Amino acid sequence: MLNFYRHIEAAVAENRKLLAILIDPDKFVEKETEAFLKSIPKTTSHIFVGGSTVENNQTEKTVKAIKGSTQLPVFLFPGDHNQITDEADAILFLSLISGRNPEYLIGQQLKSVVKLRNTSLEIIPTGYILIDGGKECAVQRVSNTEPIPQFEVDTIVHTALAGQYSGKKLIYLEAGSGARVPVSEEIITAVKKAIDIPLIVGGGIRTTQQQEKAYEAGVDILVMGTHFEK
Ligand code: 1GP
Repeated sequence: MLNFYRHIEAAVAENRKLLAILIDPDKFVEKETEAFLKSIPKTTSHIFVGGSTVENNQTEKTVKAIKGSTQLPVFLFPGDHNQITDEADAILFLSLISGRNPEYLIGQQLKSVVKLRNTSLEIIPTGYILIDGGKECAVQRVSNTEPIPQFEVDTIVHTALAGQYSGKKLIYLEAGSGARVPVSEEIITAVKKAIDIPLIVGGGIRTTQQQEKAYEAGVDILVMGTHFEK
């Protein structure tokens, strides 16, 4: 049963925009959990936890601290299989479908199976598409894959559709953490128009104006990380 996913679908059906705040466990200080939760917008609907490289056990500690202080659903957004912990509610089971590195298309997924086959985590298949955010980002470095240039709108739309046709339940357009240029409204609108599954967008969103524009363009779940880091 995909309960957390159903909630997302219901929100999309009612045109309720969702906001996920992303925590990088390596930069999170557990004793500041309460202060952190107070600092994020009241409209936050999800907490995502993950990073491109995270020290072992740090994800679990972070998720436990967050779960102990909020009712918000906590989704894993793992950079690799070591970041999987049953303490969260759900996992974005990512495939980096913009890249051609088998390790991030199926390798890490295979390594996750031992942990996931008996998990209580809700597993949400997610097509992850890396788009050029104007500077080299951690995903690009770690996965050794090139982002799709923003002007290649058709390629991005086709990649999203290939994800949907492969059974992904979500499409995530990623400009990279701390991107100089967020995913353009043109891309968001074109992808949203083409796909029938919910659309997540993140990377480089800092201002309310950028948030509003992204929502207007068609984002269902907006992800913000760096802006709320200390
Ligand atoms: C990164 O999409 C997320 O994976 C969020 O990016 O840190 O730039 O908000 P920012």
